[in-house]
Amino acid sequence: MLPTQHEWFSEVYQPDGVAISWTIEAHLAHEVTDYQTIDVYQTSHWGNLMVIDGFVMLTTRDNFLYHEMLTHPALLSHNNPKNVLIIGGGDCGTLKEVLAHQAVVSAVQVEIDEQVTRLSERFFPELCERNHDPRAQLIFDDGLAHIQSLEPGSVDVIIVDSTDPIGPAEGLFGPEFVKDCYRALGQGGVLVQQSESPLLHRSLIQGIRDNMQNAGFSDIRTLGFPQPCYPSGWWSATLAIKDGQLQAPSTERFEAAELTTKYYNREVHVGALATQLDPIERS
Ligand code: AG3
Repeated sequence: MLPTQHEWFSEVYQPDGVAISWTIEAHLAHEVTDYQTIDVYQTSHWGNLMVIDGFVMLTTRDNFLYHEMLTHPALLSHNNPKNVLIIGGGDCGTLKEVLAHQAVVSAVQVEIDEQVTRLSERFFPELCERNHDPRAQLIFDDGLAHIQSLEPGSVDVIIVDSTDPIGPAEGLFGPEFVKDCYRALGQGGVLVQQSESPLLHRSLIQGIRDNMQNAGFSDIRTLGFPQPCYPSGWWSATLAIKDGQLQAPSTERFEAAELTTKYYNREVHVGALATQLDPIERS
């Protein structure tokens, strides 16, 4: 039972007049970095909550949905995902899922703000437990510059685990960045970008898809999935492949990957590929 008087943290999504709130037991951290303001709260029922510039990044209890759906469909859409690059993702939840794949030889995470990772190590240690895997490399730098420095064709999968398209992440939603990703990917390479809510950000998703199309990707799919801690509770990942078609893995391929997941499985992947965007009004 909660005491009748308690504090709440709310993420207010003004454009659609909606907010989501958690009861707060303690304010664990408040850091103003060169890039943004990061807060961590202890909630009553959702574990810890990380907030950047007032926007919710993750809670202990439900982050598996987003991290599994950003990672596994992309890696299993590639024939042999050896070299994986994560742009953003400083809390290391995506990195942890990437390293669950035995096929991965190198997983490089490029996060602009080192404090995101340092706070995650303290308050979300379960997400950082594979950070010392010899295949992992943590770089603190600008993802836009990093991608430009890569040899063409040198990466198999790029995962863009960014904040919303305002502030430091804005460029990650632009056409030039997507073209740079295309160049850095080898044949059959896969790009996946966190692409906000199908319900609230339909136009933004269309823009991401247009960027991918214009960069030359041959197949583009937006996969919807539940994510209770983000506005509307319904979120998406947009995937693009260089040469070829995006499809769910065969049963054999899925089983061979030996993933231990809480939400993602082959049937969920098939279902997510059926996400319909056309009937959703653009906003
Ligand atoms: N990435 C942030 C997704 C966008 C959330 N937006 C919002 N709450 N308005 C989360 C990083 C998790 N690794």
